[in-house]
Amino acid sequence: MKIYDYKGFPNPTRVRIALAEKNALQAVEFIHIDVLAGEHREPAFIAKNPSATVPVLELADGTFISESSAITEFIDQHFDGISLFGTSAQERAVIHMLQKQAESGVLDAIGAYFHHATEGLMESYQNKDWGLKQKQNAINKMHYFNQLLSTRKYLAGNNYSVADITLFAGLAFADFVKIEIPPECKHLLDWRASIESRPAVASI
Ligand SMILES: N[C@@H](CCC(=O)N[C@@H](CS)C(=O)NCC(=O)O)C(=O)O
Repeated sequence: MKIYDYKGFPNPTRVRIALAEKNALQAVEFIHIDVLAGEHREPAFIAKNPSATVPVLELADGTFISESSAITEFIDQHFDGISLFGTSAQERAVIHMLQKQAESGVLDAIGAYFHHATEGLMESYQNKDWGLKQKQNAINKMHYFNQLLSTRKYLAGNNYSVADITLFAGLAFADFVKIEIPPECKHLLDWRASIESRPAVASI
C-alpha cells in the first residue's frame, strides 16, 4: 500500500500517527507530493484525488482513498493493535462525533484561516473576513474542548481514539500559523502534553 503525502503537514500527520499507533509505518510506501510546488494540482495527482489534497492512500488493487478520516478508518480495520475508532455502537458514535468536531471546528477552521487570511498556498481566491472568522471559531472550539477535558482523560472518554489524533494535528496546525492555545485552557494544554509524549506520536 502507498500513501501520497507531505510529511509534517496536518492531515498527513493524522495518518502517520494512526499508522505509528498500529506499529505499521513500515507496511506503507510513502510517496512525497511537493505541495509547496503545486504538484498536487497537476493532472497525474488530480486523477488520484480530484480534491487535490494530501494524503491519499493507494491500495494494491488500484483503489484510491482520500480524506484522512477514511484513511485512518481503513488503517484501524486493516492492522492489528489498539482500536482507534471504538468497539460498541455508542463508543463508535461518540468518537465519530468528536473527531468530526475536532476536524471541522479546529483543523479545517485553521485551514480556512491559513488559506484566506495569510499568504496560504498560491491561492487563486481569498476572503480575509471568512478566514478571520474561522480563526475565532477555532479558538472558541479550543475552549469547548478544554471544558470537555476537565472531566475526562481523552476527547471521547477514557480511551485514546482517532478524535485525539485529529485534534492533536489541528493544534499542530495552530502552532504553524501562530494561533496560540489560550493559556487559560489548562486542561487542553495538559492533554496535549500527554498526547505528545505517546511513543507513537513522538516518533512522527
Ligand atoms: N479533508 C481532507 C483535507 C486534506 C487537506 O486539506 N490536505 C492539505 C495538507 S494538510 C492539502 O493538501 N492542501 C493543499 C491545498 O489546499 O492546496 C482530509 O481530511 O484529508
